[in-house]
Amino acid sequence: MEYSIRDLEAKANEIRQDIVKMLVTAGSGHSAGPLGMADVFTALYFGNVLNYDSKNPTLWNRDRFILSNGHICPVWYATLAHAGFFPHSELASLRKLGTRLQGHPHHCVLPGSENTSGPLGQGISQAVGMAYVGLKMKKEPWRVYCVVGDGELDEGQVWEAFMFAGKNKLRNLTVLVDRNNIQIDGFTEDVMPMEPLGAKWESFGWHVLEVDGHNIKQIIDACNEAKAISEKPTVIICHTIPGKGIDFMEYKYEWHGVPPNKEQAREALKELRTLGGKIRSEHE
Ligand SMILES: Cc1ncc(C[n+]2csc(CCOP(=O)(O)OP(=O)(O)O)c2C)c(N)n1
Ligand SMILES: [Mg+2]
Repeated sequence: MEYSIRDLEAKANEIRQDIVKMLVTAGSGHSAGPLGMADVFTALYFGNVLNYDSKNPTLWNRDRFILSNGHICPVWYATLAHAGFFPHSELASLRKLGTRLQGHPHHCVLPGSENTSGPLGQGISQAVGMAYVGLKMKKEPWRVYCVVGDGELDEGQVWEAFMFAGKNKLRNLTVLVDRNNIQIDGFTEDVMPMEPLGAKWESFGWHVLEVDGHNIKQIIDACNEAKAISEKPTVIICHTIPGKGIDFMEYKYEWHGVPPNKEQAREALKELRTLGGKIRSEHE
């Protein structure tokens, strides 16, 4: 189905509202990262980027989507529900024992997933392995998409995977980095400075793109550009605002791993409803 950019912005706003409702109901979980990535997930699943069939999640030629920073799964779960992978009402079961929507994604029970994640650094290695097997060994038509956090880049393992992908020219791999400048207990540049980030991937033989992670058109265009690159893997550095859309959460690393309480959730939902679909690029 074709959505207009305005429709997609409204969809991202609904996903943000779902994230707030899920977190306050669960009473635990991560707020800042999921809210910051709602536009990227909307672009991937509703902007004709990913090839998937929610009624047949293991379709052989589906694109493989890997969430390496598993802790931001509330945004993925809300997106998967909107895409029809499971009933929307199931979102209320986030983090309850025995449900499909665990605090970190559990592959054995989660439709639309390819791996279990939570331990940072591992998803990107799995994604690179899938891209290698898909392209070099089986010559399959599907692509691999992987979302990683910027704090996650402190894990040495990720650079080994990036190096391997560059060396093997994995053109079927697109990595999207949540460049929100926060991690669990501080700003990324204080904890472990990593700039110049784009130059690092360039030196590893990657095609590097940077987008405003709240500009859905830019995100879709970058993903389409990546599909057309025939010699290299692509990384899209998505500049996002942690807690995006909720004034008292934006830019604050203190919201990395806590949910809103009931009063804060009411305030947050009021703000999101007022915004409607109006989160757009600040450069527009
Ligand atoms: C191997 C490993 N070490 C530590 C953690 C704990 N941890 C969870 S999230 C996080 C911060 C990651 O930063 P980032 O990817 O930027 O996430 P954001 O705060 O932006 O959501 C850490 C250290 C983990 N999940 N896995
Ligand atoms: Mg971060």
